[in-house]
Amino acid sequence: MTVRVGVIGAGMIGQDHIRRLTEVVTGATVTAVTDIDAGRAAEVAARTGATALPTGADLVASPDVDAVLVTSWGPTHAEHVLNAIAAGKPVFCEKPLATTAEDCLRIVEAERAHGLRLVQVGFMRRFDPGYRQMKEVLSTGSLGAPLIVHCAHRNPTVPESYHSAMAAQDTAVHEIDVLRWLLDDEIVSAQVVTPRATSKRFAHLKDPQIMIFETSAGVRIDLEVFVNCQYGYDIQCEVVGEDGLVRLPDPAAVGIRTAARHGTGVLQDWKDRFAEAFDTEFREWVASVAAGTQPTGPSAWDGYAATVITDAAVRSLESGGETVTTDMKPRPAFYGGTA
Ligand code: INS
Repeated sequence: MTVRVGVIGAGMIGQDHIRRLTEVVTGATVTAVTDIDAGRAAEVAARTGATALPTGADLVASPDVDAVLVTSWGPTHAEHVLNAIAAGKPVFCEKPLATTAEDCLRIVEAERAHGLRLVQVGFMRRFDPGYRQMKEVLSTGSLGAPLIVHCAHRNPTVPESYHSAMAAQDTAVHEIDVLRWLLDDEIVSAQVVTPRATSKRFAHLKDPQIMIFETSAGVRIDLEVFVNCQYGYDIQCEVVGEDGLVRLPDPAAVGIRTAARHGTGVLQDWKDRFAEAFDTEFREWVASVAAGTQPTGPSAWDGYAATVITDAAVRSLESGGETVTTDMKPRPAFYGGTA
């Protein structure tokens, strides 16, 4: 079966995913597109051979759409995901699942009431080969219990519209998701402190930020978020256990020796750094929709947890560095918990 996907939001990431679904992944076709900018929807639809529809609700209801991809502006995600659940259609939602914990919980409740998982959230790092290898090593137990995690998340620059809370909401959220999954543990508190600010930032932005998370097992995670580091897009992660450590590999790159120096290039763009992860994420999602099975990627619960934890980090930043306990509901059995 070819999965007919309808795409809500034809901006940069939406267009990248449309390309992926039409050119990279087999078994999917994009049949409908909508965007807040009708002209852009029409233009992208024409290029893709899809139909442009006026609204997200029209797209979800369309008989030509088997599954929905939400890549619109974050505050609109909840409405589209809830519509898809009401229609009983699988829905892939780019992060964030919703911008408030309350809206995430509405989605969780709607999905539980439906009785089967329909929602997958676009946390793509779980599909990156490096993180997957780390997970394999950690699950053998050969490193003993994990104790500490050191991470860095660096972007070369960010636009003026990027504000201080986005360091948690838009950037650190990737580590928050991937570390919950890697450690198979929950984050229970967040603290954000700000070192000397770089002069290479817009004046309103606190950059860099150091985030410290604690998990329920007592693991401490330190994460440097530095979004104007200038030199490249650089993601580091090292898990220290009782008997050794495991480190995320840098992307493969040729070594160059010239002019009395040797080195390798550093990628500049997150879309390149995680290209393979995005491809695998969509291959697996399309395969699950085609097979009529529930998605195995990040769930609505993971989307809720990420929002609760980023809220705690933002509250810490705004308080000047207090440790803030996360305000998370117990995990329901439907999502693998005990509640
Ligand atoms: C982007 C994206 C990237 C992250 C950036 C963020 O939206 O999620 O993966 O590195 O900091 O602004």
